Amino acid sequence: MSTAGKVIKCKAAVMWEANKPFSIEEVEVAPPKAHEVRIKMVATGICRTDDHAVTGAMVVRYPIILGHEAAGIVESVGEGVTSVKPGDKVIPLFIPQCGTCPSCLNTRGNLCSKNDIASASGLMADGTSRFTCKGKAVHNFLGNSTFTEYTVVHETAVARIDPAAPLEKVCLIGCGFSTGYGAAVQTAKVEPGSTCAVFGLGGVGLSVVMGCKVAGASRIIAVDINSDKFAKAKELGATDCVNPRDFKKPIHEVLIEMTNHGVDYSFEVIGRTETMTAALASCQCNYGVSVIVGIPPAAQKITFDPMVLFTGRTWKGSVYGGWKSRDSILKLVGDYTKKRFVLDPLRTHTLPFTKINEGFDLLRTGKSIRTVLVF
Ligand code: CND
Ligand code: ZN
Ligand code: ZN
Repeated sequence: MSTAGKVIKCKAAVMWEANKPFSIEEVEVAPPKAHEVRIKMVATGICRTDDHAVTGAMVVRYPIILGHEAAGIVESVGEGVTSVKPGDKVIPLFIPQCGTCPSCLNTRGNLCSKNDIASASGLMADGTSRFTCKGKAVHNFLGNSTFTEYTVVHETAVARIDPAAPLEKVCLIGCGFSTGYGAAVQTAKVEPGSTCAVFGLGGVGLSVVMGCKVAGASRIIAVDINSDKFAKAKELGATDCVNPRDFKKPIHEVLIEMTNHGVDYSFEVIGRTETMTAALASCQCNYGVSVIVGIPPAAQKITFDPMVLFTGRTWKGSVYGGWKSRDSILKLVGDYTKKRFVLDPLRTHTLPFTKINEGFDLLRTGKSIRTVLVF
């Protein structure tokens, strides 16, 4: 029997307040309104950003359904939706692409102004939620929410993909892989023969390493305080691995010594202010480029000597790897099916969705790269 137009009762992982375990609850998911799409989730990865929303490092409104790196199948569509139809395999997008805002219209932009990162409303465009639990409205996360059997997103925040694509793999294109890989090839535009330093070797950082390699970097220095991450970094292209805890001097001095003058490109893929400034100081003083990929922790500020930028360095940020989300998904999934890059090394664990708390423990204890939850 078709569920279109009806409220669906299903399981979701609800976060009622900060720093608590996820609670698997029965929720009601309302039908999609005009220009919205209801998706049946098939697989979702766990990204550190979800954990930042749990700890309060990223400001969100509770109760909330987190998750933003997934793949699923369209269950039904609201009035006026033309880009996808029921049965289509899709990836929901945490950065929409409306096509009409300044960032969407500019060839260099990708952070559509309809994004919900800074505003953190947790609501659909009409100011309401499609989720309820125990009679209470539950917020969405970045217009996305994938830790649920069904979700509703705006049609500008969903992309149809090749029906042959394996969803439990390509879900990582929804965030981790594309964010890291794009930071290197798209935001920094790493040049052949250059030297790169990647701070933080989680799913996103390792994808930066892959991007630097594809771009032809001759030296890729992987930096992490967890040396267990080094084997995989080497497998994916790192030429050197450095643990800042093995040195008495600051890590930027170590990197400047290793490269004589600093790296051409550095990437902060952790989400800490001190590693953001360390990454900046690690790049060559005149033409070095440093990219912030890690989510800036809420309410923290950076103070730095402007001489660091005056000499010529470029400091920039990268959200979703600089990709225009809807336009790029089809190409990224296509490149994956053509074996232009790998995703398997990123997925270290696969768990049933209901074991979500176990998945977060693996991330917090540094044991996993990506855990994929399957429904
Ligand atoms: P994950 O936690 O898996 O990896 C971070 C790595 O950093 C771990 O291997 C840590 O051991 C390492 N680390 C922690 N502290 C230090 C330190 N002081 N020095 C060196 N290494 C350290 O995270 P992830 O790969 O899932 O995500 C990385 C960041 O990217 C995180 O902040 C996440 O929120 C952010 C992100 C950004 C975007 C975007 O669009 N820009 C999208 N998704 C995630
Ligand atoms: Zn993410
Ligand atoms: Zn836009």
